[in-house]
Amino acid sequence: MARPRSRGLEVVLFAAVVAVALVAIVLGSRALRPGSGAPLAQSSTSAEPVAQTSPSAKAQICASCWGDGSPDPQTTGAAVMENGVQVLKVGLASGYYEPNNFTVQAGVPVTVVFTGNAEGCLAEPELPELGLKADMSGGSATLVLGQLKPGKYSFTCSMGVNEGTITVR
Ligand SMILES: [Cu+2]
Repeated sequence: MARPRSRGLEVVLFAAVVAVALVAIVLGSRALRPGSGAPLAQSSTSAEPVAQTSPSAKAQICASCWGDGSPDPQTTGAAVMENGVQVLKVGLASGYYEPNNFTVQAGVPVTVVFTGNAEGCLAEPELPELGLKADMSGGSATLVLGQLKPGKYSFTCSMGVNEGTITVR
C-alpha cells in the first residue's frame, strides 16, 4: 500500500520545513536585535543612538533640549561682580544653556541669572547638588547660591540634561 509511505514522506517534508523556518527565525531575530554583541566603544565617536543605551549616557532626551542627547556645545562665561556678588548670567541658545561653564571664587556669594525664551524642561533649570530649582516661565529666573565651597556644581534642565558646570575654587 502506498498510503503509509506517502504519509511518512509528508511527515519528513513537514519536519524539514519547520526546521528551516526555525533557523530562519533565529537568524532573523539575531539580525534585527540592534546592538547585541556590538562593541559599545564604537558609539562614542558620534551621536549614534546606541550611545544612549549605555548607563553612562545622559538620562533622557527631551523635546525642548539640545539635539539628540549628544553633549551640548561648551562655552565659557565669566562672573560679573555686582555689589560683592559673583553674578553668572546664563542665556539660551537653541536648546541649551549658554554659556555653560563658569569658574568662581569660593567664599564669595554667587547668584545665577537665567534669561531667555525657554520652553518645557529648559524653563526649569536646576542645580542638583544644591537642591535649587528655578522657573523661567516669566522670561528669567534668579537663583541665589550664596557662598560656595570649592568643587563642581552642575546645572541642568528639569529632566537632568543640558549640563552646565560651575567650578568653585
Ligand atoms: Cu531638557
